[in-house]
Amino acid sequence: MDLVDDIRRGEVRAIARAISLIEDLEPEAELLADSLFPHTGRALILGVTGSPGAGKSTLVDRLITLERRSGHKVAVIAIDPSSPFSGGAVLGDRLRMQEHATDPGVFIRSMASRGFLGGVAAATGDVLKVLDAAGYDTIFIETIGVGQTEVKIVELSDIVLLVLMPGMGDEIQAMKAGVMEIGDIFIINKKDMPGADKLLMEVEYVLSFKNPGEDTVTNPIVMTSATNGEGIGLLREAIAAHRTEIARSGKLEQKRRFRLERELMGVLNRKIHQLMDVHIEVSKQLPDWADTLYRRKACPYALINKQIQNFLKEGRGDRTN
Ligand SMILES: Nc1nc2c(ncn2[C@@H]2O[C@H](COP(=O)(O)OP(=O)(O)OP(=O)(O)O)[C@@H](O)[C@H]2O)c(=O)[nH]1
Ligand SMILES: [Mg+2]
Repeated sequence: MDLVDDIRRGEVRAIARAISLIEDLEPEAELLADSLFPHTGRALILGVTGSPGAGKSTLVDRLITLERRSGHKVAVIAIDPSSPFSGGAVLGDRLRMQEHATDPGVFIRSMASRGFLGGVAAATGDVLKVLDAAGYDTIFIETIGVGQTEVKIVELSDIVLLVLMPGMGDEIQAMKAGVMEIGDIFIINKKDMPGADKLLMEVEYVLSFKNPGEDTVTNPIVMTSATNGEGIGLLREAIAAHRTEIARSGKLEQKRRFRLERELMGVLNRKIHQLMDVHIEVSKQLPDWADTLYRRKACPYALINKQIQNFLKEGRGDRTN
């Protein structure tokens, strides 16, 4: 595939085209993803999540500057939640990374989440393959930590940066909701604002209860002020140190193996779904099935079990005949 060679040479137009194929669920996207797969596994994937407006994009923008100074190529995928939070904001506005837009060593792309949770993770996973194979050293995935999407995205990341900010009153909510569980590195951004020290104490307190004894990897907390660049150098060092630590302890490998398991499970689920849909025309029959249930002429489990049995019987019949 020429496209694969072009991607591996880092040609931006080929990369953009590949991502479009994946997003539009074009049939050739599968073969493309598989052709790229052997050339992946090199990039460091950093998930960046946290409440709306916490400063995720500003932080990523600052980190890009440092990465570029070290000669690294950087890519950013911003998952657009199409939620009320994005409120029609212009992408460039939300991303705050305009100054890198003309740098050929930086690739920035937003992806709509379209409300399909598994779908976002699958598409994002394949987009990551494109960027990884294209030679980007660091790939950021920015998501807003308000729902299920970011949890899926977290599964795609090597290291998750959870961005918190003082004074919103929601940080405690976030901890209660278990969002704290998904962070590897905790960033208290907007340290120039009142309440940052209090938030630091709260985060330290909550983390002191995290997986006692079981998880030996430490969770750094870094205070930053993204708008004026304070703490960004420390943050970068914390990320590098954490990467070294999880690589040494085997946790990175474990995460990546687990990610592959999840990916296989996701593909299997979608394939089975598609297969069933083709053979039994599930979507088409749903209203009729619902009608029999509504009239109490059938029961849900029995109905589905019967359909599956028929499907399996027919499948077997095809092969033996
Ligand atoms: N005072 C202060 N403001 C900041 C800091 N970091 C970011 N901001 C401001 O906070 C606002 C939101 O910043 P973004 O970087 O867009 O935050 P985000 O988390 O990416 O926002 P969404 O993607 O919309 O969820 C902007 O007005 C920033 O200028 C900081 O350290 N201190
Ligand atoms: Mg943002």
